[in-house]
Amino acid sequence: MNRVRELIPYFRRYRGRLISGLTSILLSVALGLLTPIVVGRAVDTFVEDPSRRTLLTYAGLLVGITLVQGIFIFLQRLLLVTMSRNIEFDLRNEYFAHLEKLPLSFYQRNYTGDLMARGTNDLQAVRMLCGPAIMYSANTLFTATGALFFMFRIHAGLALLALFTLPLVAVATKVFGQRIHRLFQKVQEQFSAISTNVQENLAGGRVVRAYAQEEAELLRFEKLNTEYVERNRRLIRWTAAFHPLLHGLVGLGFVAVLWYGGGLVARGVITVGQFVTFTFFLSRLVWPMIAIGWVINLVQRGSASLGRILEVLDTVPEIRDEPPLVDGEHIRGAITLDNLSFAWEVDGQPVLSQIDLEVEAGKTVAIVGRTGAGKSTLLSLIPRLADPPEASVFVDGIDVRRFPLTDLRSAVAAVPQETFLFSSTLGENIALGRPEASRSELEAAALAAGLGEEMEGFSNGLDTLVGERGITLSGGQKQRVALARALLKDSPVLLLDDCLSAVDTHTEEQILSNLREIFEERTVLLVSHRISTVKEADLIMVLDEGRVAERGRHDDLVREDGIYADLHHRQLLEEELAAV
Ligand code: DGT
Ligand code: MG
Repeated sequence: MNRVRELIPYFRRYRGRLISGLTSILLSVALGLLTPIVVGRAVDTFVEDPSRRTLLTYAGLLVGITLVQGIFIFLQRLLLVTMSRNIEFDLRNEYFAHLEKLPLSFYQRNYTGDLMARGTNDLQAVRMLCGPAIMYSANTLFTATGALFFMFRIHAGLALLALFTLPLVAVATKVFGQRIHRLFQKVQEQFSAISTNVQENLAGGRVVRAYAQEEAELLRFEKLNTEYVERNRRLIRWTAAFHPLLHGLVGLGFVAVLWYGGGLVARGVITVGQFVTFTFFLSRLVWPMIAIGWVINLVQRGSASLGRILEVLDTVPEIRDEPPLVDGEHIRGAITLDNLSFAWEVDGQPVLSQIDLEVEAGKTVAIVGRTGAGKSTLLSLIPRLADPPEASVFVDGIDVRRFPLTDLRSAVAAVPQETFLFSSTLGENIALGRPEASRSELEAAALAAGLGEEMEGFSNGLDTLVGERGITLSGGQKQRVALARALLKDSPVLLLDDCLSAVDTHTEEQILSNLREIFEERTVLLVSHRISTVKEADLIMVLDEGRVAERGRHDDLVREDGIYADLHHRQLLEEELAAV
């Protein structure tokens, strides 16, 4: 609740709008309060002088007041709603920018659906707090103060009598408000459940169909949806009862006013006009009473949502620039691992233990090892996707933690084991790391990655759209797009994590022989399960359970008769069998 204060800096930027918006509200309310007084005067004057002229004068006055009031109502909405949209815009940008900064580990702890909900639903609730909530509470406050002031001026006793139902109204607002708030939360929770279900079903559409689970999924969805409607019904029953109840309570006040006020008029204590004015003011109070409950609701929801957004914004990115930094603009690409040990979780099982490695700039080192040996983990430490311990990973002899993150990551082009393509064109996907690249550079990179046939075959070549996550491409095509993306980036360090595993051996060999020249100019770390891929490397390192089990060139390792030699023999055998 008190975190609402943290919104103040956002309002400060739009101070001018806020002040003129509130002024517009004050003026429109003031003009609105003038109407009952004018009507009252009109009645009194008309009783004494029932001429056409009086009628026209007062009618004209009322129309004038209403017109000017209309202008201010227009202005208040324009100013305050725009302000709330601007604050929403700022918050949304900040939220997204922050999400971009948060490391891998954050996304392993949080769900996509939840983070999306915070950036949409919750943000919407905060906007309601910044705009409508302010607008309606100011309106309510000004109207109630003004109306009560005039009512007491007309006749204090009558005003007190009119308000005798007020405590009842307060109780009703509290009881109904709490109930409605709780029911609304339940509706929102159910909505989240539906969204999550839809999102998963869309993303996992292939699996659902492959296992013929459409019926089951439909049933499940129908159940969720039915529950959603049911919860909404409960909410509607309470909100529907709330408004007539308030009107009824205020109506009781009217009855009392009519009875006692009629007597006052008969005895000449107040005029007919004053009586009319009084009842007008009383009816003006109904709306603020309804609005109070509503505003309380908006504030509660808005502050809860703000808390959820701030929770993400407060998460400090664990991986960030930590001065003192050294300039990393001219990284050559020598890589050193010095007694590197690493665990994914604090006090967790080490995934890498005491690894030493020296790679001169321009050399190619291959890493092989059983699944789960720690190969991908090792590669992720170099561009600091996960943070290595101090003084264990060096580039050009400098601890990677001393480089500005952007410099370090510009110097490293990585093809991760799992490719991810965006739902744009082939070309845009390849150009991710260098959007300014020319057409011919794009084509060269695509060719080098073995996409020549695809460029010819696809109707729009590089401008062909790939579906969400590249769903319209085959596994091997996706991998080659990811490879082209890394090649185009033209960085001194190239990390290839099993990046052609979905391509057949023959094609892979062709692609690799194309890349030989490119490899000579860069430092390459190459992970693969295939001996044919790694045998040309300057050095082959065999990882086993996070430790270096063997290292050397292909011929040496084959002679050593260890894990590598075993793998080599098995793959040779497979090839022979396949050839038969
Ligand atoms: P692969 O790709 O199947 O041939 O296996 P590697 O050698 O690439 O294995 P790697 O480095 O992905 O995994 C080594 C261990 O680390 C394994 O027990 C799973 C664990 N691990 C990998 N990535 C993460 C991660 O992002 N978070 C956590 N907590 N553990 C991870
Ligand atoms: Mg891996």
